[in-house]
Amino acid sequence: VSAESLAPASASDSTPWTPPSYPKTQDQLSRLRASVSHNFLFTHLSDDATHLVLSALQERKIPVPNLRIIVQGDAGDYFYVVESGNFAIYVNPAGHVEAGEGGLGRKVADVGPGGSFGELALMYNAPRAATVVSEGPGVLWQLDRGTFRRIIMDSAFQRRRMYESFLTEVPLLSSLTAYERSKIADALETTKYPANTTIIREGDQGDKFYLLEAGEAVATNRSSGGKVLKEYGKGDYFGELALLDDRPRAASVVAKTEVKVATLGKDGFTRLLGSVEGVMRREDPRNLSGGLGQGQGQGGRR
Ligand code: 1OR
Repeated sequence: VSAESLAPASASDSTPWTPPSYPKTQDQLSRLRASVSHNFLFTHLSDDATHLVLSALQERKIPVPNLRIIVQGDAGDYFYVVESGNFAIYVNPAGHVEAGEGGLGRKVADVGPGGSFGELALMYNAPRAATVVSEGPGVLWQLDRGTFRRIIMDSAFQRRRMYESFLTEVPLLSSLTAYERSKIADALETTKYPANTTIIREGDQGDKFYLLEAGEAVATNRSSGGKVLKEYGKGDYFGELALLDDRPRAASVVAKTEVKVATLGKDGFTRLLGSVEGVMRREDPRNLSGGLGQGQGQGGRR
């Protein structure tokens, strides 16, 4: 199921509803906070909504490997956040695992701590699109369908929708599936900068990765004496080097016009862009032109 091909099921439902509330120990609460603080579906909630969701989440200990948490083709009941352990995602093209040939199907992804799964069936009122199996012991936090739909879904849809077309136009992300791009959309933040603002300062510590949504920006550094090393336009990316190698910013990036960027924090960068790390390393501006100082790089453009 492509997240892009289906219309969202309406979340508005007038039936009265009380969210479930599971009391938690201090230990559970602090583990839970740590787990969801890394999950982008939660970071945009108001304090009230966060409180409600934390209270509705239920701990689920997974003692052994090979437990089926979700079975492809089933109806969706819960959304899951991973506190610990790893979970494998399998897709069987036949649709339902029990009905189809080929068992679980093909392994398409792995989800680890801080990740989540099981949102598609709840968002789209669709059968489970994949089977999810534990790869060892672990701990999950599960959120019921009602709370997920009423509290979390709207903002997740909006973000996915908002970034959908832009992300398909980013060359760096062209090898990803629509589903992987929608996960990135969940994690992006938009920021605007007026012309001539410094977006990244050379020598600073790096904590964000940038995709240029609109406008133009340029990279310069001290050794270039203010010469423009690289120009960025829509769909280009920057800010990756400091994150890839844990080094200070190698150049400053300054807005030439008014600029709109979508940023991804270090966490999301590591979790969601692992499969395009090779592309970013190949396109490292310092390799392309014998160092940033030469200024021939084409950034994310091809
Ligand atoms: P769900 O509610 O359908 C299974 O239950 C979950 O597996 C699903 O939500 C997603 O959270 C998760 N295709 C479908 N579901 C996936 C995929 C996926 N990856 C994770 N899930 N693909 C893999 C993309 C890397 C597409 C394969 C063609």
